[in-house]
Amino acid sequence: MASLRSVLATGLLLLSTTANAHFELHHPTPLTGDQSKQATAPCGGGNPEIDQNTATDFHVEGDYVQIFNGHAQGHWLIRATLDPKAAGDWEQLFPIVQQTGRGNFCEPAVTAPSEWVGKKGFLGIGGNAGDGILYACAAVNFVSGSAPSPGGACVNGSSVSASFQPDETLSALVGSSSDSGSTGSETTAPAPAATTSQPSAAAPMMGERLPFGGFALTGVMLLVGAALL
Ligand SMILES: *[C@@H]1O[C@H](CO)[C@@H](O)[C@H](O)[C@H]1NC(C)=O
Ligand SMILES: [Cu+2]
Repeated sequence: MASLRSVLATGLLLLSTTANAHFELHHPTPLTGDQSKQATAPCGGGNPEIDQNTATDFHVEGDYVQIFNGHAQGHWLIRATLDPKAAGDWEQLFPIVQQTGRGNFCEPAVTAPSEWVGKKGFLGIGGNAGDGILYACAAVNFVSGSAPSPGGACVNGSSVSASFQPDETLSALVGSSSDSGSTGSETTAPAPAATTSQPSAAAPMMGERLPFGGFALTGVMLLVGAALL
């Protein structure tokens, strides 16, 4: 029967996508570099040299950030800096958000300080999905206005939901004072249409169980495939 072969293929695909990446930044375009070094600050193996990367336009009145999470759960910090080596001065652009459910996650309207228009910088993601802080960055040109609708480029996975959740480890990656008046108040984010409020105590365990869930599912599929023979 052809089914065993396709079941095997599906199982292998599941295993490989589970093992590949903790998370991936899909938009803005991530830095070139060694994407396997995701635990390396500040940019997870990406080369943090502003002149050695192609910058993507990022609209300060709202642009989208598309992430793919390989874990069942994760907290995201979206930050940015004008430092040409991404060495510091990080500002938080969006409240820390907790994604539940593996797959695509997109925030369609992330804003940046309006005085950054015309400058280059880095947009950085700090991720915490239960296995240490992970990083990714994009080189960006801050431009005025808001982005045209990204349409199908900005999507949430069908099983993904999100809610605002504090994460002190991630908060430590941005300027110490959130009330320092010196930088604008425009980082206040729109309230997300949070669909569910998960008990946060259960979330880290979900993250850690995911790989085993993948293996178990693969095992079940193999059994089903064998039974069909
Ligand atoms: C994805 O989910 C988040 C959290 O609920 C929400 O803020 C965002 O608008 C969603 N993205 C899209 C493209 O619908
Ligand atoms: Cu991971």
